[in-house]
Amino acid sequence: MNRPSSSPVKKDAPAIERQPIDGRKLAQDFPILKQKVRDKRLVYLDSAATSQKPFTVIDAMNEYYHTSNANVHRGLHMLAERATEIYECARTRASWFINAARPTEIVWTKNATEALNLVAHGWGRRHLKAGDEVVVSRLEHHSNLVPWHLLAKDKGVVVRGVELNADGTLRLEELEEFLKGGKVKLVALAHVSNVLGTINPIAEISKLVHAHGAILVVDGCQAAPHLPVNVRELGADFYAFSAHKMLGPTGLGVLYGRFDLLQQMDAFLGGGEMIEEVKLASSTYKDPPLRFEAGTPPIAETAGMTAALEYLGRLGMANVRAHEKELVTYALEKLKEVQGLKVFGPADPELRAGVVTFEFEHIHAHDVAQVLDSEGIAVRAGHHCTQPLHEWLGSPSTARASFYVYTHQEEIDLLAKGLLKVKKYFA
Ligand code: C6P
Repeated sequence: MNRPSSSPVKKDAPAIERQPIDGRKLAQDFPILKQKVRDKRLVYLDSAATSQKPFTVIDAMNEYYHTSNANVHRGLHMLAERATEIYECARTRASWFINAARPTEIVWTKNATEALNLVAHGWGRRHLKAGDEVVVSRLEHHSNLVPWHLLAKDKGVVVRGVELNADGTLRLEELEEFLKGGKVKLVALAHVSNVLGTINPIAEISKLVHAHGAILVVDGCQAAPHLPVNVRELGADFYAFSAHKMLGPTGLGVLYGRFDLLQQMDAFLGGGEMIEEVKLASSTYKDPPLRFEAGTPPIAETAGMTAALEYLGRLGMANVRAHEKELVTYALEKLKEVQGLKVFGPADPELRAGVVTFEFEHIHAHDVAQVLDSEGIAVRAGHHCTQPLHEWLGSPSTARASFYVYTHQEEIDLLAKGLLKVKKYFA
């Protein structure tokens, strides 16, 4: 019997330290990257929107459906046992990936957006009251703003936003001022900005937040795929991310929560498998994490996630970070050759991840993306779900190139060349 490789769960040997990543070589593992688009070799620079998937992830999901498909935590038959093992082994592996204290601190969700909504709903509605303050920042993705806005409407909670320094870093002194006011109960911040690439100093922030008796929710959507993340060292109380941005499948997200906090949370969705006992007019609920996983969950996706985490584990997250830092350093220099191009975010590559957002003053970002697309280069254009940040940038729309393990320098050269074409075309 061809058993899924994800079962039983085994801890990887530690990745070889400081092993340089060869993006061009790794790209061979990603079938989608072998194709041509518009008669040109595809240059995929939109990994912040979603990453591409290696063969191993696609194969793991395929194999799951070939050999192990069943529902989890329900049946007593062989396939049900196997599916449950795959589902729970992936949870264990995800807990190792971010160094959670135990697998039961990992809640499977649909995506990071749902994970953040789960905190707002399950923790916020239970523990916050009118007049309490929630602090966010100017650089947040809408997924880490709107759930708090909904909570504000519902409970009379006040949402306050930390502004940015000119280089796109957080004004930490402003956060401290808010905290000193004594009303802040929760701070919700991105670990890495999806537009500026800014890496926020979460370990420093968590100390500040905890010293004032608040909890820290971290949107790790653009960090977990790209940096070594250790939730206990960071001091994150909750940490949310999506599988699809880290080589894994769509339809699966992760909410890490400190177990004591998860225990104090109300269920978000009600239904099958999250219950302890149901009577006609009332019900009681399971302990976390199952309390938050109502209904049939994404199962094949957890098989894919295990393969994605194995792939990243083999590379070593410190090596992934080093690779992207090299790429972003190169890109910041290379794009200086494109006169008239304004690049946003911190100038110091130490402070930023592999995301480069830019604009030409008189050319709409959609036009930039379209000309690049005609060259086979995929970038994202728009407000990137960060309208408050774009208000601050003074532009409703920008273009963004984002990198990952399979990106290599030659693709950044092609981007620069493409941008020169854009300029020429609209001159
Ligand atoms: N950013 C981008 O192109 P979901 O859609 O739930 O997987 O991720 C939401 C999300 C939350 N926080 C941050 C910092 C993000 O970047 C994202 C997703 C994509 O930038 C799609 S809008």
